[in-house]
This record gives sequence, C-alpha cells and structure tokens, in this order.
Amino acid sequence: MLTPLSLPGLEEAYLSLLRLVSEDHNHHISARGNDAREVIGASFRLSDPRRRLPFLAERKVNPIFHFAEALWYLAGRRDLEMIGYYAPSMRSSSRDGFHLGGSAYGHTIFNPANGDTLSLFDRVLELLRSESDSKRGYIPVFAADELAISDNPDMACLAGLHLLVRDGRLHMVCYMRANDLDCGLLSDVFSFTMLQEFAAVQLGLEMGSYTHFIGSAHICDRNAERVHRVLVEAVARSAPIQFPFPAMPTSTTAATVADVLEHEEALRTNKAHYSAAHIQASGLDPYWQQVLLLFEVYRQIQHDHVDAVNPDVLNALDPGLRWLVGHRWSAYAAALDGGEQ
Ligand code: 5HM
Repeated sequence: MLTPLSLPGLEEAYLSLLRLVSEDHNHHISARGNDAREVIGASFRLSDPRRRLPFLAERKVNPIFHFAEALWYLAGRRDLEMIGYYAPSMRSSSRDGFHLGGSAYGHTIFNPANGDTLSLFDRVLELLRSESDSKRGYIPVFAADELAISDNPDMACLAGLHLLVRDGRLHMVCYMRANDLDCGLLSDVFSFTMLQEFAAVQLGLEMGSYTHFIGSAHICDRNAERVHRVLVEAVARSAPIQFPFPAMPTSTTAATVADVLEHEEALRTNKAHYSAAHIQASGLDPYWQQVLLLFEVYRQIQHDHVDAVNPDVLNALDPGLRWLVGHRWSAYAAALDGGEQ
C-alpha cells in the first residue's frame, strides 16, 4: 500500500498508530530529555474528518481545551492568557510568560506577515477561488528562523497545511515534523480539521478528506502504561462508542469566532455566569451554543463550588460532549447528577 491508510475517524487512526509504535518501533529516543519509542514516517487519511473526537474511557480527551485551541488558532492568537487557562502545561513553552512561539499556529496562519496585507489563509483561499484544481494552496507554518533560537522551548511541530479543492470538496493534507501520538496528535487533528471545515465554509464547499503525515511519530515512555490500557480497552469492548459530530454552520465567519471568544473571555474571567436559557438566547447558532455550554461548564469547575451549580448547562450538552465531560470530570458530573455518574 503506497497511499496513506484510509480510516473513518480520528479514534481509528489514533488506535492504529498506538498499535504500530507499541508493537514495532524503529528507535528509542531521548530528545530534550523525553524518552520515547519512535517510528520514522507514518500517515493516515480520514474519510470523515468531523469524527475528530475519540470516545475512550482510558483516554479522557478534553473537548473544552480542543474547542478553545481551535478558536485560539482561528482568531490568529498567540497569548498565553487564554490558552494557558485551558492547558496550564503550555505555560512552560512560553519564553516571555505572555506569548507562545512556533506552536501558536493560528498566529502564523491568520495574520498578515512579510509585508503582505493578507494572511496566508486569505491568500490561499483567494488562490483556490481563482483556480480550483490548484496544487499551490500550501500554508507554511514552520519558519526557518525558529532553528536559530537557542534552547527554543516552542518550535513548531506543524510544517504546513495544504488545501486542495477536488470534485467540489475541500481536502486538507497536514505535514508534521513530529507528533506525540498520545497527546499532540489528538489536539492537532481536532484543531486542523476545524480549520479545514472553517475554510470549506468560507469557500462554500463540502468537507473532503483529511490526510496526516508525520516525520517522527512517537509515544513517550511516561505515557506507555496509559497507552497499554487504551489498547486493552479497544480490544475488550464489544463495539466502539460513537456519537455524531455536527457540521459547522455555513453562516460561520471570522465574526462568529470573535463573538464566541467574547463570551469565552467573560466566562474565563468569571465576569459572566450563564444558564442554558441565557446561552440559547445568545443569537449564536446551536453548534456554537454547545461550545459556550462547554466554556460555562469549565467556568463552574474552575470558579464555583459544585453545590452552588445548576446542572442545566451540563444537561444541555449534546450526548457526545456530555459523555466526554462526564468521563473527564467525573466527580463534578456525578455531583450534578446527584451521584448517578
Ligand atoms: O523537542 P521537540 O520540539 O520535538 O518537542 C515537541 C514535542 O511536542 C514533540 O514530542 C512533539 O511531537 C510534540 N508536539 C505535538 O505532537 C508539539 C506540538 C506543538 O508544536 C504539537 N504537536 N502541536
């Protein structure tokens, strides 16, 4: 097989890569103090990139962080203030304590640079509008000058994203220099497929496939036990757990992203407290209302005592998001459920 393995969604790709590296790694590395098993060169293709969330009890993904990161990218940001609230571990990658560097991919993709008046994203969309079969819709992310920064704590792992319009669909190819298969891969594919869908919406196209190439595909030794438990779970269960992931509304624009992030900031700073009814009256599409519900859930977890919280927000989540929140924050969900979790 000379083309990437085609799989329906991220969960299948994640499990295949974990199996590959666990059973048959090429190298054992300890780059920058991180011991890991590595395969050089790995790839997959997702036929349904909206299936971007795995539902595994042993690998409790954090959908709140995933949406926060995707929106942080879409808004072209690099501030630690927002993303560090959802992922405190990212603070150690900042050189000045205020900004992220190479991994702030949205900052590179969505802001004009190099004297241009348009961002790389807008340039590529302009190109694809004028020649749909183009092979030139490549958004470079890794920058040569990152190599010149000594002890760089945050060098981009994403080399670039490639957008291709074929048969009325928008396909994406992602090139990573390195991917931590148990951590980075899950948030990367979530966010990059969100960027793909946002681009498809702007171009008025259907979603195509998502293809992912990795130079160094590795699993850190410190996560090896969890990876083992995930693989045991995948074999032991009678069938995969599946929830549909809705399509991004075709009305979504940069203004929608800004609107959602305005609410996000009010919740993050605890200046606003929302009920489900309040979010329903926000004027946002139900798809983006789900994201606000997640941000309100996180505000409650961060700022409120669980006894003081009304369960209506948790109960208004779509079943798949509810499942993930219930597994990730089981004590919080159980307390709101009256101990039924
Ligand atoms: O030493 P190096 O810069 O390669 O370490 C970065 C680590 O974070 C690697 O394990 C890389 O695979 C992982 N990573 C990832 O998987 C990092 C980022 C942030 O750029 C990412 N995905 N998006």
